[in-house]
Amino acid sequence: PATIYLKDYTPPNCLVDQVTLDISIHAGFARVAARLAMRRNPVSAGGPLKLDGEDLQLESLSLDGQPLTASAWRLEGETLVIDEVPDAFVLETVVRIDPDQNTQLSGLYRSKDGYFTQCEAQGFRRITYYPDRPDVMAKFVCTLHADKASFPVLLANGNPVAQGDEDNGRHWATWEDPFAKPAYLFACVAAKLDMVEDYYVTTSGRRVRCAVYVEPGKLDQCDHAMAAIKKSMKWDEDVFGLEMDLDHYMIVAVGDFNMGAMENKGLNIFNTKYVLARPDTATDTDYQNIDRVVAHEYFHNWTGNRVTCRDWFQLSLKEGLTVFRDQQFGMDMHSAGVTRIQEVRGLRAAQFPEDAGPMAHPIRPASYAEINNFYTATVYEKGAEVIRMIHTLIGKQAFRRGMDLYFQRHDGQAVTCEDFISAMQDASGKDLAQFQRWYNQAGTPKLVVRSQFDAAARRYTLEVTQQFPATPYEERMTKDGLPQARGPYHLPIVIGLLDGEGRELPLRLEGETSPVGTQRVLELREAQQRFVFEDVATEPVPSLLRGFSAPVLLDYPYSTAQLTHLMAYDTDAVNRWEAGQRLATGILLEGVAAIQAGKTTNDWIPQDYITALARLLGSAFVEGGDPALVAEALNPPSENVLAEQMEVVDPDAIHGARMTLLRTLARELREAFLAAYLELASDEPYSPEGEQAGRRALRNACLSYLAQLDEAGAQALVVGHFEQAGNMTDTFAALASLASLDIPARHVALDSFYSKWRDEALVVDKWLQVQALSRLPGTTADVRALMTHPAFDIRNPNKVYALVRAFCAANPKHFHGADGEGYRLAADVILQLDPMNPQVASRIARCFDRWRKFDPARQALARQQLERIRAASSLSADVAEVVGKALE
Ligand code: B3K
Ligand code: ZN
Repeated sequence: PATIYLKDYTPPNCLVDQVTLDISIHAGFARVAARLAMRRNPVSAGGPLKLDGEDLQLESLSLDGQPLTASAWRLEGETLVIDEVPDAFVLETVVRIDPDQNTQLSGLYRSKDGYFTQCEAQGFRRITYYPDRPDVMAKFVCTLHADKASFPVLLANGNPVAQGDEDNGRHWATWEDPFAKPAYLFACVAAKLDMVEDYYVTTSGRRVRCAVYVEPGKLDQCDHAMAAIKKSMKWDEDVFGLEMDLDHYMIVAVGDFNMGAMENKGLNIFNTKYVLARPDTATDTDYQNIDRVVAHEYFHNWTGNRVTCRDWFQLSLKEGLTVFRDQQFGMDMHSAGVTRIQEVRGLRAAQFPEDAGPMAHPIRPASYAEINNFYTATVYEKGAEVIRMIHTLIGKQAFRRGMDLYFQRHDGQAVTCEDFISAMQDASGKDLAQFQRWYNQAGTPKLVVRSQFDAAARRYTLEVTQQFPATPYEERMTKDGLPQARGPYHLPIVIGLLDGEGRELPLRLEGETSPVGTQRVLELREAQQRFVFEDVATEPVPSLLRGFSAPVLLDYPYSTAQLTHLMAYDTDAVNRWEAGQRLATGILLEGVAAIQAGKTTNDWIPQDYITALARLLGSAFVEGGDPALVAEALNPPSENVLAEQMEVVDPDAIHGARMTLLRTLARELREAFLAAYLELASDEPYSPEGEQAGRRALRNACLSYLAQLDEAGAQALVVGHFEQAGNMTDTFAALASLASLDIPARHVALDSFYSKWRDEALVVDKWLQVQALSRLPGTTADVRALMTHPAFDIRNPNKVYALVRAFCAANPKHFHGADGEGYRLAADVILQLDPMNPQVASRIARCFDRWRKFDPARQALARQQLERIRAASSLSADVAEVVGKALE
């Protein structure tokens, strides 16, 4: 596939002022008539008019009311080119499309209950000919026509202006969006849906109708999403002074959707997964995810829609910023510490490996082959970390002033990441020139920190060295003649120092006359930099990178005693958790080495660690204890995260070590886990919120430890938990444990779960997922068998994600099985799926990212499958880019 470069950006030749669309949906086809009021762009260099198109059948074409003669236009590939156009003109096209056959789920497509759209990044060109780029912003009016009985609901962006009936049982509706927008934010829906509505009154008194549309019969699963909309609207007013700007805010849920959701202006389209929830169908985590995704899409209305991206290289401008905003919302709505811990865990599980693999890219890549491959953990999650660092460096108030300035300068515009940084810089007075390296350099930097204590001088020194090893990204850029300058990052290191009693020391840096608080933001700018603290009586334990203040790897030679100290006393929740993770990582890597050396004992697990975990568990029950946080701390790093720590990954030894640790803890702390399990039982009516969810998380964590005991009593406890569960959180926790137990109860539970929920698609996804994640031998064959089960449908992304991606991305023992069957399964799915839905196929292909980190035998097996994929005829650009880079 051809590579597209940021450096080649040029402004569009022609702009669009007004789009009038008329979309008529029929069985087997749709006809789209588009009227584009256009003019030449005064700042462009000129040239022919080029309109993007994909899978369109052109039926007519006219300019200013005159049909265009054959010599006046041509198709270059699928691009419609018109050499001569006046300064201002009206272009009219009629095209025929086939939404029923649109298995890519990009553009206008059929799903069970009707027709839906997905236009980001480049789906609008699959609806009509158009300059399909985000810096072309136009006002849209859209009329839809469809059969009234089959598709009673007709929606598009903005406000409804007219509707009526037509012959043959059809009807129509016209919607008008008062805001100019890029085509990627266009949406329309023609479907049979139920609707619930409510109102939100903004600070300035605008009465906004909020509506949630779902599959008929699912109105009892909408309350949480509706509440989340109103919470988000309030939060954005309170925190950023940003109000909803339309009279209608609609969310439509659809079961076939490539991603999580889409922020189309006034008409968000959501994967059902992030809308539907009822206590018996959704887990606490599902409820929280709904909050976050609803907030995310709503927040895009300002960060993305009112101010959008100039080009797709700037994707993190809207995504990093909006993820940061939904993270802050999450921290305000739920436990701040637990929320942040989960984000750090996610970043390490997905973004760090991405940044260390063949697809490594900066949050603003300088080139890509397929933009859909760049909706990544880097652009989203690392992008959010970069915004968070600005927030930390300049402070909350200056950040708010920066946001105000950004909107003041750029409302209604399509801008770049530099524009955002400039607003932050101008509002804060902080020089952010060096900070911009975060936008241009790939890879996770490493901070090597060493400390020195001078007792006589009462001085404590931290010496920080930055390392930023080159990635395949830079090599590729250099090959392309675009060598990327590299240099040290500007980043905040938030720290505190603890004394031997666990108290926080007042901090006075060299050159200061008196201490300023007990927590400081150290600004790192140099490749090597030292920070000197005065008046330090005894050697402290440093709490470094509090709140995970920068997305880096931290190398500090913590002793076991220091980590145990931080685990017990650090005031920073993230670092208390982090200390436990470091401790567990060290132990598990010892365990891996022991297993590799042929040992079958568990003497690499220190008694001190077991004691520390016992204390930790106990801390949940004292005054002020936080069960949710304890649940997080009881969960050691995942097998994939441990794999990143190894030179050559040994998935069997990692799995063995981690299981041995869990089983040993279960045996040693059996009584404590059981007591906690019993103590945390509750008969309160279910609520997905706050304390109750935290207690459930800890209770289920205890259960999953107890499930490791090879004892009938413990297994009966899990079965009882499954049978008596009063909500999906508990049901799912028990089922997930049972799925890895080779006992008859496993099959009984899986069968009863399926027969109860076979008609509830999202619950069936959970059923597929727990089986894909099973530790039992034979799981790979089970996953293959499940692909032919009636519950599975390869055309439905949620099913593929639940079964195949869960297996490939989160069951490393089996995916990396030494027989190569896991790799073969993944490749089979990719090859089968690619012609239907390249975006989803490409996401599965990303599971091969780390193949070079494995032993030669596994590498050979993975390479064989990667080459098999690459050799397929007419591979999509999506999969070709991922597989090509993996093999580079
Ligand atoms: N902006 C959309 C993602 C669109 C993905 C296109 N392949 C969802 C979001 O980030 O809110
Ligand atoms: Zn987004």
